[in-house]
Amino acid sequence: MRHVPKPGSADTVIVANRLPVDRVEQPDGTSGWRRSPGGLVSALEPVLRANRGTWVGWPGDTGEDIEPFTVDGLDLVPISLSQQEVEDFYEGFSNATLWPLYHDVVAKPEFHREWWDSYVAVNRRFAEKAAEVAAEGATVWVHDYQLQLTPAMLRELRPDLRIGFYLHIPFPPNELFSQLPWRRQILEGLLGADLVGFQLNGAAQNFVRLVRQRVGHKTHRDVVYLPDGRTVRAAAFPISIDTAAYEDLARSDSVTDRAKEIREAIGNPRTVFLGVDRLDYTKGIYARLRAFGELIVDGHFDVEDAVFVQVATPSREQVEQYRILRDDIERLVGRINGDLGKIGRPAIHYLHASFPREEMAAFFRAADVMVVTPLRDGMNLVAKEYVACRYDDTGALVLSEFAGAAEELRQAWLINPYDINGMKSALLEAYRADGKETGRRMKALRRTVTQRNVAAWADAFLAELATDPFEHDKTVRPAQRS
Ligand code: GDG
Repeated sequence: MRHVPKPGSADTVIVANRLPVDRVEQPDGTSGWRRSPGGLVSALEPVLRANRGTWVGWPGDTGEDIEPFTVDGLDLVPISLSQQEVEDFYEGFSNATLWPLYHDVVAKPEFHREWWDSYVAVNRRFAEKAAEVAAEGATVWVHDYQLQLTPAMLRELRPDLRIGFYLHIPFPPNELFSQLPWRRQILEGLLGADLVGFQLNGAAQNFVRLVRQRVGHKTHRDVVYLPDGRTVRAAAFPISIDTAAYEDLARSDSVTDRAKEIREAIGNPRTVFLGVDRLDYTKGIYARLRAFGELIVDGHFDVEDAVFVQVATPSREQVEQYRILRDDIERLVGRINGDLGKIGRPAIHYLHASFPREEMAAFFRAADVMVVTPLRDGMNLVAKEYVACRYDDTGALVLSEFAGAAEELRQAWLINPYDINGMKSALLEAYRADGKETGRRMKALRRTVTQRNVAAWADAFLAELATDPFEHDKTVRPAQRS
């Protein structure tokens, strides 16, 4: 008989905008589900299995309501969204208001009251569903910017729960956050959690400072004291990847052969530069391709010596800013290849497509210089995946200071993505670096990525969430502070 998760029975509940599955066409024409391969899923899977866990999320389409179901032993509870909600809550408020606002306003955020109304309604639906599936005293872990109101809504319905929230993207300082007409509601929404996790310390500090300034609660270091005696802790938990899984994939014969094939297909140049990003304006793709093109124009290398492979995974194609970005980048690639390429030798190999993980690992193995230049990025897992795949300590990483990953990956060639000349110098240094230099740096990078994998990240967050809040701050208890 088909196993169906029972209401009120889950001891651990993950609440995220997307379910960790994709709909697939089966050979007989019916549709089924396949688990998506992300690191988050593999990190949380053992936790879910050990604790009668359930995942609440949107299946990614706007079909009919779907009953809870199980894939590969994971209990999944779908939330349905109407077409209008996809436009207002998801493409609108989440991706055209919050996303640009939280990423340094690198694109102009749009503020629309009907988008906000939809955000509130959908956040409430997630909270109600989580309240329904969670067992007495369960742990609920809510994820990311699409669901910042859910913690407080859930707490109101189920004060017995232990609630954690994790933000995968940056959390901006007052100067930017305060543009948001609904800034106070967002802060109060997050304060429904017992623990609010961020990628970096700076983000946690931004949050605590904003709570003090905008909501008026007392705070001390990383703890917020609410008038009802409850405390909320804000702390950094830098996310990581399943390092061993990437390394195993990279060592496999099929990936090794495929990496060789890729290099041959592009004419065995001396150096392969690689960019892998969702096609997003935060990722700094435009400036990096310009920098590469200029290095050829300046005569530092030619298309026989060096090529750039840019994988741009399609993303948020219904949002206007993303369409504009795609046109801009494709015009630039056309211009660079038109000006600098030769027959059979384009300067840039541009792929607007998404690939299986094995193919991604083959790209990482084929590349000598990985170029990660976001204008702002919560962490950037691609940088860590590249390092995980370089098991022989070869390859160079050029990394933006504005990626969260730069706080840990100090031995990369760090660059300011707004400084094209600086970026050019770093690309050239990485291109010219000898094996001793790249080996020294890569060894150190690999130590970091091996020690801090995604399982350690999930364990650290959940352990902290299970901790008595006063344990961190024994000297200053709220009673003493009033
Ligand atoms: C958000 C934050 C934070 C990409 N193309 C393909 C593919 N990918 C995979 C990469 C990587 C993931 O997607 C992208 O993760 P990033 O961290 O680089 O960036 P965002 O998507 O913006 O993620 C970010 C992250 O959340 C986690 O907290 O680090 O800062 O913005 O794993 O490999 N995977 C496959 N085919 C592709 O074509 N299979």
